[in-house]
Amino acid sequence: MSITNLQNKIQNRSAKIAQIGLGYVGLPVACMFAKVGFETIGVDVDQKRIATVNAGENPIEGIEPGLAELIAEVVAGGKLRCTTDYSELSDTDIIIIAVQTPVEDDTHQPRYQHMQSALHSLGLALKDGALVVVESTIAPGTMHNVIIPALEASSGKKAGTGFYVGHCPERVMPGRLLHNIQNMDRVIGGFDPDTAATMKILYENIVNGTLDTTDLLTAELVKTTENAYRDVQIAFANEVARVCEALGGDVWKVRELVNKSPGRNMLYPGAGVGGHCIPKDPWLLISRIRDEVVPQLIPMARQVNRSMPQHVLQLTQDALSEAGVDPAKAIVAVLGYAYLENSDDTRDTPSQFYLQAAEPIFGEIRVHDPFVAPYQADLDTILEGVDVAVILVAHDEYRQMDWDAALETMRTPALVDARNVLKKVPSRNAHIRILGKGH
Ligand code: SAJ
Repeated sequence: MSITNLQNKIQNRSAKIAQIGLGYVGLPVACMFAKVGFETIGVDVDQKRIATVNAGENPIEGIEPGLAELIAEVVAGGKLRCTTDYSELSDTDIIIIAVQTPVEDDTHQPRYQHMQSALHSLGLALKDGALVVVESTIAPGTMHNVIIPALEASSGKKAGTGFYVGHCPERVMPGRLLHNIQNMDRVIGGFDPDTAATMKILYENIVNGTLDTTDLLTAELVKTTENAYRDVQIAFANEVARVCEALGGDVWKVRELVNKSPGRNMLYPGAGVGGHCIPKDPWLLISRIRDEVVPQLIPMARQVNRSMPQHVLQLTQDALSEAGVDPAKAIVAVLGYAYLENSDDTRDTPSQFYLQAAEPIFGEIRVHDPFVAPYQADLDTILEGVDVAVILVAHDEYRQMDWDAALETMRTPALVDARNVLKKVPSRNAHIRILGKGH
């Protein structure tokens, strides 16, 4: 099929779309194309997920406004159906791939097993002249060095003639999946300008934001850079927090006044950096660099952010020591297990690193989180009789807590606030440590 024919099929919405990967990125995209009238097939390896969606139900955790209703609508309307069988893709004109792209814990090198498997299965069914769009976040150079060779090998077709290929990196945020897809600007990387133009025609169906067309490498660089940028920004805030602690300053006040200076936008220090994007994407950005340049700032920012859970543990030990409590006998309440405030998402949560380091040190550790299933016990009960409460996540419940009263119920009145949750420092003589604030 010529690219003009493909463009026409997109414009009259007769093009058939497949969405490979039905997670928090892929499922909303599939639903939105189905919503505007494209016959859409969802593909995933997870049988349970397939069955859930085919039943018109939402498998995505957390609060996602509008998603459950949209799934029910497009499934009932017959516009979205899901399968594990790739052979059903032999008649699809557009295939969007949104499978996970993790990095190895030790080497930080990307693991593309999920992607390779999807590409192989897709290639075997790939229709002549189909458009393949990768939405997963990938290391710069991956389209040309991994994705296209894999598709050419398994399909026997050549990119640019036998099939078309592009990269449109996702920009989703948990809790705002549909809103983000509809309203955020997107980068459209095409194998060639005609492909980029075709992708733009496609995405205009569901994206109201600006669609910036470019080449494959630029699209890969933009996505990984925007998250590496955020990681460096957070690391800067964390380092200034440590400086303020050492000098007796208050980083929260310093940040507020610094940001009154034009062109400054200092982010927040905290107990660490979690989630599915920020801890991973900086490593993707630099993963294919060999000897040409030795990145320093990006790895160092990762190191600073990864050290914050340990620093909060040190603050905990300082508070207990000041209170004269033997850590080995201390009962510690760890407040917050999600990676983000008011979310149930625990991917790569900094709290796991705090707990791993704290486990061998304290007598008893109680974990609380209002959003995360195993930890939703009553907060007052959790706090009764503990020697220190450690706030790792800025959940609203902790912001709204009456900490003066809570400290009264504790065996030792000690509190560590790693997210500047406290509206005011508790009045009674308690043993308080606030991240970024000298005491
Ligand atoms: N964090 C800080 N200080 C900050 C901001 C975040 O310590 O000032 C921590 C959070 O506690 C969390 C982690 O960093 O553990 C990540 O937080 P995040 O606000 O960056 O949220 P994410 O992980 O959902 O990031 C996503 C990203 N979106 C995409 O990749 C499409 C990121 O690019 C967005 O900037 C971010 O959402 C956003 O702005 O909400």
